[in-house]
Amino acid sequence: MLKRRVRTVLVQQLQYEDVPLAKPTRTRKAASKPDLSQSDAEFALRSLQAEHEKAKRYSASDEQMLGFYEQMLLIRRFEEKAGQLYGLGLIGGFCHLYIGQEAVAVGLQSALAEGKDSVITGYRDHGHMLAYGIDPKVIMAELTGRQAGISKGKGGSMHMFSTEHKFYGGHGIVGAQVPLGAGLAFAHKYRDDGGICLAYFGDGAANQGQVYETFNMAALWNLPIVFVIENNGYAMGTAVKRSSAETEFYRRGTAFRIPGMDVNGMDVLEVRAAAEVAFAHVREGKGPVLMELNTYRYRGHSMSDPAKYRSREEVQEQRDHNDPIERLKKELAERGKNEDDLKAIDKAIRAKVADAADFAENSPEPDADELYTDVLVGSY
Ligand SMILES: Cc1ncc(C[n+]2csc(CCOP(=O)(O)OP(=O)(O)O)c2C)c(N)n1
Repeated sequence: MLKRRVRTVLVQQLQYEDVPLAKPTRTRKAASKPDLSQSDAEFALRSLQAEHEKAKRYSASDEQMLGFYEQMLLIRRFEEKAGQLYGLGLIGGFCHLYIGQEAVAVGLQSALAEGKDSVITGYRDHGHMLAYGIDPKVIMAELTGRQAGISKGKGGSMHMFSTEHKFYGGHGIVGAQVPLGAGLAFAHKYRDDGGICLAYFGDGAANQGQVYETFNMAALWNLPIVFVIENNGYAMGTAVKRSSAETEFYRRGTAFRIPGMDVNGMDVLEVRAAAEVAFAHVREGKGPVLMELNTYRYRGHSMSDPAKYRSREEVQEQRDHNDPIERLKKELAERGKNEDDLKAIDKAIRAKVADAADFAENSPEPDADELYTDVLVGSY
């Protein structure tokens, strides 16, 4: 028993260092002296990270940089406004803000083929919809439970869909989107439509059993799926190190032969560069990829969380030194964008968000009859 434990630790160490490792055999000799000869299969598990390390940041044109900046700022201002409307009682139920995590959705989704690829996520979903260019008005109307909302006001903050954009929610059950994402990927493969699925989930969800059942099936069936763990450091009030035996989440697919990538989710250019590598791999029919996006949420888990499990200083440190929007703003300034232009962009985005809020407030609530629609599918 002890010997087996020693061997397991040895194997783990070898896998995590950059040593190619051959498939273990059961003989004692091999156990005490693992074969270190180069193995293509083992190398493949690390090849995407190696590829990512070669060119960590995407070389964006000025126009693309500005586009990323505007999208991230739109998410930030939208979420700030949603927070205000919640405080005024105009948004009810649960509401999870994406402030701090903007670079993840913007960097990844900018590399997708909209309308061909599919996206699925959890309840912290406003940013993912905005990153897909969905109109802020219909998202805000959904948050406020109005007829004009993207799910006719019946889904609310956590359950928003746009089949037109192949955006499949918005799920309140932690981790549920992971097997559903594998289903979407299966459909891409079955229909041979060339699409891939991007399935987001959190560090907390990453400890669920259904995630690993999905990894197994996705790898076994070579599904076109990118699993994205948005590691924002906390699952509600529980810090990653208190809940997770393995905190390097990108390694969690190794047992299923799913290559992992470790990405700075606070840098939109790094996220985009990593997306290029991961998506190309999946599109080439080489099976699933697991990406860990290291990020941070500035607000509480949801609007009702006073976030007493962490210090103000910790949050301030991230805001001051790691903010994805400030990082890009600085780079835009270095490329010659002047302060006034950037201020004008912010002003225009604030106006757009204010319009969305007005639209939402002035839209009627759904008719009572709507209670009976969209409950069962007619045909499929
Ligand atoms: C199956 C299930 N268990 C528990 C909950 C309650 N719950 C809601 S969010 C959450 C934490 C999830 O954290 P994480 O996956 O890290 O995502 P994050 O909120 O950080 O984006 C929990 C336990 C739930 N909604 N569903």
